[in-house]
Amino acid sequence: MGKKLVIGSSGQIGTELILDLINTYGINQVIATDIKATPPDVIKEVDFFPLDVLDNENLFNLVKSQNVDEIYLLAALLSATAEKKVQSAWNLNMKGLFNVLDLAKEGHIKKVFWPSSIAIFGASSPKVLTPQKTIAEPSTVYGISKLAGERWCEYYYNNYGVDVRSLRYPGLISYKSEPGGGTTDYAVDIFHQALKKGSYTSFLAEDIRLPMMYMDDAIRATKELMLASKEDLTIRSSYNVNGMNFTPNEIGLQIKKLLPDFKLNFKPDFRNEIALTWPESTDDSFAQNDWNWKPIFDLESTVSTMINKISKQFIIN
Ligand code: AKB
Repeated sequence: MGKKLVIGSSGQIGTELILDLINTYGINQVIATDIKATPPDVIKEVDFFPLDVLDNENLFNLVKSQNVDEIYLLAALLSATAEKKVQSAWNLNMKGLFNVLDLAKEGHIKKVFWPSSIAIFGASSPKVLTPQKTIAEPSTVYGISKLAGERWCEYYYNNYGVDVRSLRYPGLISYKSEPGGGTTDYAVDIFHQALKKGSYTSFLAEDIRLPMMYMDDAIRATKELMLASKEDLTIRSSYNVNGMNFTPNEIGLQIKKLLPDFKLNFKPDFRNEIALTWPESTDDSFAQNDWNWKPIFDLESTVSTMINKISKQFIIN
């Protein structure tokens, strides 16, 4: 069996995926890479190599020298940052994907995981229970790059037999490492500020409803998709996957149940305009039918877990 390589391992998803892959395959079968030279403490046990996914040659050498057979490509610029760095976002999000897909096309690796996002939808898509297949006219660089990436994944599968699998992640909520540069990041920041300062100013308006998912569900969805048998998969672009959905006001009220003095204020910025174009919820019946997807965490269990875990981190630090 070859090794599992995570590209972008120091980010919000990467750190947790590495830990899960270690549990599933063993520490000697997992390799972490990131453009940042030093890995975060949570994943310091695993073999780590600094790597820029745009550097084809180093990527190829690492895959060959380490006997890699699966790549999880998580390096990307997210929606808010991408609007500020348009050209580099497009370059990283697209060229990174091509570099990895081409390794699979040439037979150097067997399987690829690449995350897409609810950001592939736009203002003209149905907002509630957005279908798997529907109008998708994204208006952000990030959304455009993810939609183009989905089309390329399907193309590589259809034309070259590349076994690439993908999920349209909603906003992800986690405590082990913080997200960076997304529109849904408020739903993580809110916990840190609630516990540190007792208040939070949301950059999204109170009634903006977005699809969200607790990280444990996201990692489990990734694992279940990657372990599903090839014949069961009918989507080779990217699967809608549902967790929960809520507004800033609703998560604020849920936090208040546990921290009664918590104060939530609102100061919408450009990220509110992005969020206005995204779905409120998605229809994930393809994921349910093809590989039995079912989320576990709802808003209540997410809020209590986040408060519990982040309070413990404050005590330790
Ligand atoms: C973002 O907000 O950009 C991401 C996403 C929904 O893909 N979290």
